[in-house]
Amino acid sequence: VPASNGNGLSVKKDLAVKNVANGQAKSLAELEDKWESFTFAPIRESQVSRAMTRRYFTDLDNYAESDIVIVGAGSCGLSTAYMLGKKRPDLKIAIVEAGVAPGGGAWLGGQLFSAMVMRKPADAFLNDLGVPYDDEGDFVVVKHAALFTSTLLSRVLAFPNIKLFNATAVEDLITRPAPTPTDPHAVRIAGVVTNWTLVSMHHDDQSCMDPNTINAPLVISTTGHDGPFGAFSVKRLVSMQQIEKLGGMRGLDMRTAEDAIVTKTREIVKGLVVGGMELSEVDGANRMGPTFGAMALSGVKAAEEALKVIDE
Ligand code: AHZ
Repeated sequence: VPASNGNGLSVKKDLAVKNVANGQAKSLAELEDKWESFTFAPIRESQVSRAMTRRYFTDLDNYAESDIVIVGAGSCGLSTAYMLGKKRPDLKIAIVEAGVAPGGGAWLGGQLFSAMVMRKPADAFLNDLGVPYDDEGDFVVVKHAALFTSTLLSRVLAFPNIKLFNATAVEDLITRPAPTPTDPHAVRIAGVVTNWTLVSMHHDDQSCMDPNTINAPLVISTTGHDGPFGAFSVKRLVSMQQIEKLGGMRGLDMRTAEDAIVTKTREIVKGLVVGGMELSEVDGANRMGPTFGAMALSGVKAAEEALKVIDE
């Protein structure tokens, strides 16, 4: 700062006050005690609109052809995205999440309690993410499920090759004929059909609200067990006669449920890998209740299975 009046300190202070009045402070320390002169940098409303919409439409354009679409951003979908983002910066990955808030059921540990339990060896996933926990021997406890989910989410969203489209529902699957010797009507999955979730919820009382699409050679579905939105892709596989029927999620058995979900995470029909609790509906597997290790490790396996298909 040029000390033109011979008093460098006061010139410096004047400049700082001027900066604070124009939104140009370079650090929070510069703001301290100068709130009387404080203003934000100038703006016109259209700049805000354009800053948002230009990026969104560029993303829609860019991700209309994706390498992988993940349906559902619950604990399994986000874990899958994290592994893919880490391993493959060359792939374009779209996540489509029906909810406004991503995270699925992983904001609380169970019955509205805060702590989240993960059985070992899912602590390896937490170590990788950098989420602290209490070690209780065969399992670990994260002090708040939201710490796990927010950390995972922030890591996933920071990958430049991953785009999260939230408040967007997958309404259908794109298919292509892929006949086999035993099934002439077999298809492979070639992408997803999307719509704003609030539109999807009004198909019964508004007519002709046609959807949009994303093409991708591989879809990973992690939409959770059956419910208002859950088990979406596997229910659709039944209605389009690609699998005969669902096994239906069975009662709670922590001991068997978690191993079954992780080890059976796989490509169910060509181009569609299913992970997390959506898989329990296909295989007739038990639920595990409030223990989340299988969701993280099913995500690790889903990423591995997806890359096998992509690199095939
Ligand atoms: O909004 C849903 C949620 O965030 C989203 N989703 C569902 N259908 C969708 C669709 N389009 C887009 N058609 C859709 N998004 O999928 C997400 C599923 O998250 P989740 O937390 O329900 O499933 P998960 O398999 O990742 O985790 C399951 C956690 C459970 S359930 C359970 C039990 O019931 O015993 N135990 C555990 C650990």
